[in-house]
Amino acid sequence: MLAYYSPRHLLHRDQSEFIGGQLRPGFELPVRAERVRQAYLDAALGNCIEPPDQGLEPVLAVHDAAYVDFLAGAWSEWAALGHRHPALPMIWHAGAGLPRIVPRHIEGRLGFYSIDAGCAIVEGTWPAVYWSAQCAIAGADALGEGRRSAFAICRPPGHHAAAALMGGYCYLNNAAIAAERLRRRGFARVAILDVDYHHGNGTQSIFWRRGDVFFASLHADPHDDYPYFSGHADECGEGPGLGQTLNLPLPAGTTGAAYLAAFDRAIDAIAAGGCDALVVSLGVDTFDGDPISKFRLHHADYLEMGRRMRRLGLPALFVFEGGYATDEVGDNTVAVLVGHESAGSEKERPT
Ligand code: Q9C
Ligand code: ZN
Repeated sequence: MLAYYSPRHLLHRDQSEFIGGQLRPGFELPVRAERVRQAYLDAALGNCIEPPDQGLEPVLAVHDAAYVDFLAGAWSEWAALGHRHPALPMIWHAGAGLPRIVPRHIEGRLGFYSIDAGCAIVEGTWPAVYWSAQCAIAGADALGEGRRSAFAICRPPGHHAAAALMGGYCYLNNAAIAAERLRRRGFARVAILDVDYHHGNGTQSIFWRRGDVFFASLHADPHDDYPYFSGHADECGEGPGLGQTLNLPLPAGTTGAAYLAAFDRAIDAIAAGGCDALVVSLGVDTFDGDPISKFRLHHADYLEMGRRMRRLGLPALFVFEGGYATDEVGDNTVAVLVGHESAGSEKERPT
């Protein structure tokens, strides 16, 4: 397999976030992607290269142009006010029925384009975000060129970002950009399997009314955990997308065995759906030792997840998402890839 990584992610650093009402150093640290890259190289799964620059067109196939302009210019507008600390929104457009008029002031636009205060913007955020998306685009292109699997070491992550909203450490939705890229490169039906601990609310919203992208997610029950307002089992999509969203919320304390049982339901649904490519939103914040999460998966469970994904026999793009136990994030993430690469699917086995 081929992996894509850009050192520009290192520019996105020193972000603060509100945790339990206190402004603290964020959990979404540069070391995460460094550990993942090192674990990938240690596992000798293949080469790790920098993605080519495909520009903004594949990003704008998913995201609102004014939102992308906002992301690209937010730091300079913030710095022009004299600030040297990270930009954070502190007012949101939460009022039901209010018209959505884009404010001029950067403070207003930070709130207009976000769901929470989890997305600090620093000087290097935009180049990091841009190249994170380019990693996902390059991964999709690798499948388009006939590779069986690819790995996008995206940082910052993406699955909480909607077409015109940032949130939960996510700015551009890397997995959604990749899925749309696959569609436009001729894959007729794409499945997105989101195994991050948190519901992929951004990805769900992007494909909510789409009949050509199936979205399945296993995550913490939104009654009890972030992002709280989506991810319930009865959210199934609408219009042409009705039945194309599958949410499998799980309780705090979920172990590997219970997780894998629910995981099989997602795999079965994807297998029944006639998809021709798979995008995995690969977060490993389901790990027992994760500092912000409440599932109890272990290293062996990640290997098993990868093996079971391979049963689908689909070209697979793995897109790195969450996972905050910095000492284990690399090995757990790469265990999914190792499981996938070592297993043979029924379809691929000669008869
Ligand atoms: N008490 C991803 O994993 N804050 N984002 C949680 C915990 C937001 C996680 C607060 C977590 C976002 C990509
Ligand atoms: Zn997460």
